[in-house]
Amino acid sequence: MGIIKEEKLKFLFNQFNHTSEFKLFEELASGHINDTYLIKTHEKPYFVLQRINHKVFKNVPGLIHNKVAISRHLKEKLGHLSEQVLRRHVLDFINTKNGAPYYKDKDGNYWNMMVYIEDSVTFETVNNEEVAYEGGKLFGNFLFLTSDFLASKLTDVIPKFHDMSFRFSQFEEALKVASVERLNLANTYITEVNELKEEMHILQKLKESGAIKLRVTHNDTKISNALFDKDNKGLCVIDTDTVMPGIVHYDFGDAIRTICNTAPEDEKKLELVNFNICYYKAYVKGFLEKIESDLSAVEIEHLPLGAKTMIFIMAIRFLTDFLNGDIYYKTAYPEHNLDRAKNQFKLIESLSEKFKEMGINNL
Ligand code: GN1
Ligand code: MG
Repeated sequence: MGIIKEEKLKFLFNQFNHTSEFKLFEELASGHINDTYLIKTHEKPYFVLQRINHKVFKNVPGLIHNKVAISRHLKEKLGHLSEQVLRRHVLDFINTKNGAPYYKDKDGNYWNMMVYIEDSVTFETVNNEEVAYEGGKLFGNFLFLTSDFLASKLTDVIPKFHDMSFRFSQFEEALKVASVERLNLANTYITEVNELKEEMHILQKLKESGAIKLRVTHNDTKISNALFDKDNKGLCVIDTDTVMPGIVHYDFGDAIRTICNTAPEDEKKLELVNFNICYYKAYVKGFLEKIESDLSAVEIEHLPLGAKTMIFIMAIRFLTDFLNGDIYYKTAYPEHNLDRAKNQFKLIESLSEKFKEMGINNL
């Protein structure tokens, strides 16, 4: 099996335009959707080869087009940096030997490849304030640098991705098809979802009324989608698959969801799941340093609600997938999605106790 996989990855790697020699591969298993491999070559640089899940992403060519266009834009904006420094801050995608930005294999799978950024680290959970602060700067700067990118040029790779009404309608459909066993296991959380329904639609309403503007957003700003150097300084925002028009609260909130959780998103021991307000404050500081000049009073006022809303949207999505029998996210065991949902609800509970302290003027 291992040998077959290695041969396959070697073949795929060699479809791309480079002069490197494949040595070995390692799976990078932190994502829930795509399959990602680090390809080690005899000489550096190494590469990251990725299969984009086309069941989840219906328009893979559109997705790759978005990623490449965003990288190009970032490179132009950071054109004052040396080539060497730039390569550590912006993803560099490699075309195939035929000049295409992705390779489609005989089974219909789509592959894309980028240069691996050397001496970089990622965090699943945060252990010090500096990483929270640097994460804030990194994601804030991503929004700042893409603020003049025409959002209408982006393909909507997953329409309604962070649309609350859409996620509620998926949840309600799942309730109809779920097994009695799963409904029973999820019972308490189904009640919680319904109790929060109104509050969790506030941001969507402000977006729809035009009170909060649409901008280019990353939409998956969990902290493991940020690269850091060995001194905890932010390097590069990765996983730009879901770059689409959105509101600032999506990116602010999803980062807080992961940075301020004292445990990983699937930690089962809920007493370990707490909201770290110090990391919140550090993140806000870094984030606003980069993007405050571009934000309206309404946007700033609603940042804390953005955090609560993004934790909730992941909770409802994990719960929905559990009720559906685990058809969307990769899972390692039968109750994995339920554990993820429980974890996010515990985080909401802990955040709610500190909600007043989270107001930007109180910091
Ligand atoms: C998925 O696979 P990954 O880690 O890039 C999901 C995100 C969730 C995240 C939860 C396309 O992202 O929305 O926040 O899991 N991506 C998609 O960890 O659904
Ligand atoms: Mg992602």
